[in-house]
Order: sequence, then C-alpha cells, then structure tokens
Amino acid sequence: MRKKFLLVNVPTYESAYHSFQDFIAMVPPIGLTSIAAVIENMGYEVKILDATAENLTFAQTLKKTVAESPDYVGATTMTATMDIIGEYFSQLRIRLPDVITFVGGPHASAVPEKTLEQFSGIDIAVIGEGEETITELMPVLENGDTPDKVKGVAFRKDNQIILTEQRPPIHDLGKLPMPAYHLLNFRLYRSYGWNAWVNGYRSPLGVVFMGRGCFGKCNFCAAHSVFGRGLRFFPPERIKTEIDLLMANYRPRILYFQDDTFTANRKMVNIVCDYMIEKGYTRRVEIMVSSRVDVMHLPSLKKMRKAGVRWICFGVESGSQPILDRMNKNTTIGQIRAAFTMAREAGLHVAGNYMIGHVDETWETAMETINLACELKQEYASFAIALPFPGSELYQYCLDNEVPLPSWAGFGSVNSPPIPLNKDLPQEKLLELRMIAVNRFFKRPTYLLGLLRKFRPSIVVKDFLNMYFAIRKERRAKRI
Ligand code: B12
Ligand code: SF4
Repeated sequence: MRKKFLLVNVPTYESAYHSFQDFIAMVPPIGLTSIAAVIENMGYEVKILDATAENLTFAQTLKKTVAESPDYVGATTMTATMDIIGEYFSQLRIRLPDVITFVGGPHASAVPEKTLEQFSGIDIAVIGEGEETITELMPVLENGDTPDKVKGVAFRKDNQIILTEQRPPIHDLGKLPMPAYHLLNFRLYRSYGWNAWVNGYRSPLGVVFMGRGCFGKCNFCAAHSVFGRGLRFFPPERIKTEIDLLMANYRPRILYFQDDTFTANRKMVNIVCDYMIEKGYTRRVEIMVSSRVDVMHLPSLKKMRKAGVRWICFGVESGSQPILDRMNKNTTIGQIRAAFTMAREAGLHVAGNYMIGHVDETWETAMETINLACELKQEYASFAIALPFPGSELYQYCLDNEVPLPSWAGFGSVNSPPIPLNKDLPQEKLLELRMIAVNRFFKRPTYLLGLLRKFRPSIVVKDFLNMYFAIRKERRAKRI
C-alpha cells in the first residue's frame, strides 16, 4: 500500500486577522503544492489540507488530520503562525505517536534549531527551498536512517538537534514539476477585497511565479531565509505551460504574479506579457504584480497594461530618506515619485505599502511617510508597523540590542500589539501613528471621490462600510 503524506496549512486567519479576515486574500499555498508535486512523483499518496482556506477550527483540523491516518505530516510556517503550528504538532503527536512530522517555510528556515527546541511534536525542519531536500530525505527516512547527509535539514538524534550542511538555492528551476494544483479546491481562494473594485471579481484566483528570490537587501525582509540572495527565473516555456494549465483548468478571473520584483527583468516581462496577449488571456484575467520602485521602465509598464496587468504594488516603506537608508532599501524618494508617475502614465492602478516604526524612526519621519502616502496618487495603501521577523537583519539587530520580543504569535502584523524598535516610539505612539495614517489616507474626500469615479461605486461603498464595521468591532475588542 502506498504511504500517505498529508501537507497542512494550519488555520491561522482567525487569530491573525479577526474581523479583517474577509478583506484579506486567500492565496493558494504554492510552497505546499510544489512540495506535494514532488512527493506525488515519488509514489506517495498525497493530500493537502488547507485548513485556513476551508475555514476549519484548530480542533476540526486535528480531527481531519487524524482521520486521514497519514504516515507523514508536513506544514508550512511563518513566524506569526509558528505557535499555532507547534501546538498542532504537539496535539497530533498525542493522537498519532508514530507519525513523522515536518515543517518548512520562512520561519522554520530562519530558525530551524530553535523550532525543534521549542516544539517537541516536530521531527524535521526543512530549510530553504524544499523540493530537492524532500526528494533526498524520503528514501533515507524510509530506510529508517537519520538524514545526517541530507543538506538543508535540522532533526533530532540521541536527544540532540543536528543541523546538516547548508543547501544552495535550486539552480535550475525548470526541473521542478508543476505545482499540484489538482490537490486544492480552487473555489476557496480569493483576491484582496480591493482587487474587486475594478471588475467585481475576487475569484477564481490563480497564482504564478516567474522566478524566485529578490536582488534587494532590505533589512526587515525575511524572504531570503527561503530563497537565498539574488533572483532566479523559471524557463519561459515552463511559465507559459503553467499559465496555460491554470487558464484551462481553473479559469481564474484574477491572477497574481507573486514575484517580489516582477519588473526586475525586462526580457522576462516582455516574454510573459507577449504570451498573455498572444493567447488572448488578457480579455479574461485581471493581473496584479509587485515590484520595487527602482526597476521601472515605462515601455514595459505599458506592455504590462496591454497584457492585463491592472494593479502594481510597490514597497515604498518610508517617506524619509534617512529611514529608507536605515532600512537598506536602496531606493530614493525621487525614484518613488518617478515610479508612481510612470505606473499612472501606463494606466495601472497603484497600491503602496508603507512601514512605520523602523529603527531610528521618529514621530517626524513617520509623518513624512504619511504625508508622502497622501501626496502620491494611488488607489490603495497599507500601513504596517515594522516587525523584526526571524531571517531578517532586523531580527538580529533586536537580539544584539536586547530589544524585548514577544512570543511568535506576537509577530502577526494586523492586530497584535506593535513591537517597539526604539524608545522614541512606544506601542501607544506606533498605534497612534498607524491610526493617523489610515484616517488621513482613506478619509480624504478627493481620494474617495476618485475611487467612486474610477471603479464600481457599489463595490467600493460596500467595502468601505464593511471596513468601518470591522474597525468598530476590533476597537470594541480593544485589539486596535
Ligand atoms: C503569498 C504570501 C502570503 C499570502 C499567503 C501565503 C500562502 N498561502 O502561502 C498571505 C497574503 C495570506 C500572506 C500573509 C502573511 N505574510 Co506572507 N508572503 C507571501 C509571499 C509573497 C509568497 C509566499 C510563496 O508562495 N512563496 C513561494 C513558495 C514556493 O515558497 P514557500 O512558500 O516559502 O515554500 C518553499 C519553502 O519554504 C519550502 N516549504 C514551505 N513549506 C513547506 C512545508 C514542508 C513540509 C516542506 C518539506 C517544505 C516547505 O519549500 C517550498 C518550495 O521550495 C512571501 C514572500 C516570498 N517571497 O516567499 C511572503 C512571506 C512568506 N509573508 C510574510 C509575512 C510576514 C506575512 C504576514 C505575517 C504579514 C501580515 N501582513 O500579516 C501574514 C501572515 C498570515 C497568517 N497569519 O497566516 C513573510 C514571512 C516572514 C516570516 N518569517 O514569517 C514573507 C517571507 C515576506 C517577507 N518578505 O518577509 N503572505
Ligand atoms: S524588495 Fe521586497 S522582497 Fe526584495 S529584499 Fe526588499 S522587501 Fe524583500
């Protein structure tokens, strides 16, 4: 009989987002589908339990897991979700004592030894990209051996935690199988609420990557713990096949190119956009991409608009040059302004991501950020309070400077209390600044009128009303 491998996305939306859950995107777990495809090819019976998307409770997730009687269970981890995942594996161990358990993802990759130290229900942490590692790991485990020679894992042996040699990033992404989309229930995924302002659709939502990694070195970013430094691309033919597969089988109305810096490589942008146009997909999908402001090129942006890109998200972060420099963002206020101007000229809707409370931030520099956000023309903005995620340089800074850190569950960014990174801005001030940012940005009459003119007014109004009630609920619960 084939052995069973269950991959789980443990339910975290309730604890992370509370009343704001409905506004957040529910994105297919691409990491798990990629791992699933590899394990399926090895002959295992594989299932994905996306308990977040299925809106299961913690207890229901455990029950469903046990009902599958799996031989192996793996979960993907972010810092904010680690405590819940650790508890899930402890509970699972009581119910299924012989199951072999794995974690992967950004948190486990950043602090693998700590993860095993803290959570006794977890047997193995896979560090970085997991496809090659799991391919080598499974035969070793089937033989009853310990994976001392498998690069990129942490595991227990004789009551000790062993960390094996580092595994380099996957050189040839073309050899990876297509993500196992067939294991997901695509009906459960949806875009962010504001994506629907354009044409009313939030689903079906498809996700594609042109590549992995980023050339940036922002010191608050934790993505490098999985992908290493630098940017690698999938071969164009493979990207085209993946797009065809998604379009034919799942007929998405919204497509996220989930790359951190979509516009980093103009040649790739051209290839992908030309393909979308050639195949006529442009008529059906509305595309969202993210990028950095220092890799903007007007002709490429115009091509993207032609190819169906409607939204571009920029990591603006700060309106203060010294703070941008302190973040090692390596961008300038001038580049930010130019990027917004170009995106608008190309006819794209812009969403800006801003960050308050980085090291050395003062009330004044945060106000510069809020002023810049209100000044730049954009359809949406999000204001996060800086968080020192393990895997980022900011985390190391906090350790070195003895900045008090909460348990992992305190690293969600929406409703958990802020983590002050300097003495000038304690929790109350950070919350006050975020409230000022949200109020000043979203309550501008010109902004609201602009949205009503540009988008579907009924959807915009409904969204703002729902947000108003969600904020009231969160205030009553004293979470914001
Ligand atoms: C899409 C995305 C989301 C989606 C959903 C993620 C999902 N369903 O997969 C949404 C929008 C919901 C989201 C939310 C958040 N996100 Co997010 N997100 C991403 C993003 C952009 C892409 C993730 C992805 O698909 N990567 C591609 C796949 C291939 O990589 P992967 O998932 O890491 O998987 C690989 C390996 O990690 C490993 N692996 C992963 N899982 C497993 C499991 C097993 C068993 C094995 C063997 C291997 C393995 O193998 C995979 C293949 O190589 C990343 C940035 C990035 N570049 O990755 C940030 C990122 C993961 N998010 C991040 C953060 C901080 C958050 C939030 C806390 C932010 C917030 N505003 O609240 C929330 C937390 C949500 C919650 N509480 O549940 C951080 C995580 C840092 C950290 N240490 O936690 C990242 C790295 C961004 C960053 N630049 O720092 N996110
Ligand atoms: S540009 Fe984005 S993905 Fe790249 S290092 Fe900076 S924050 Fe991370």
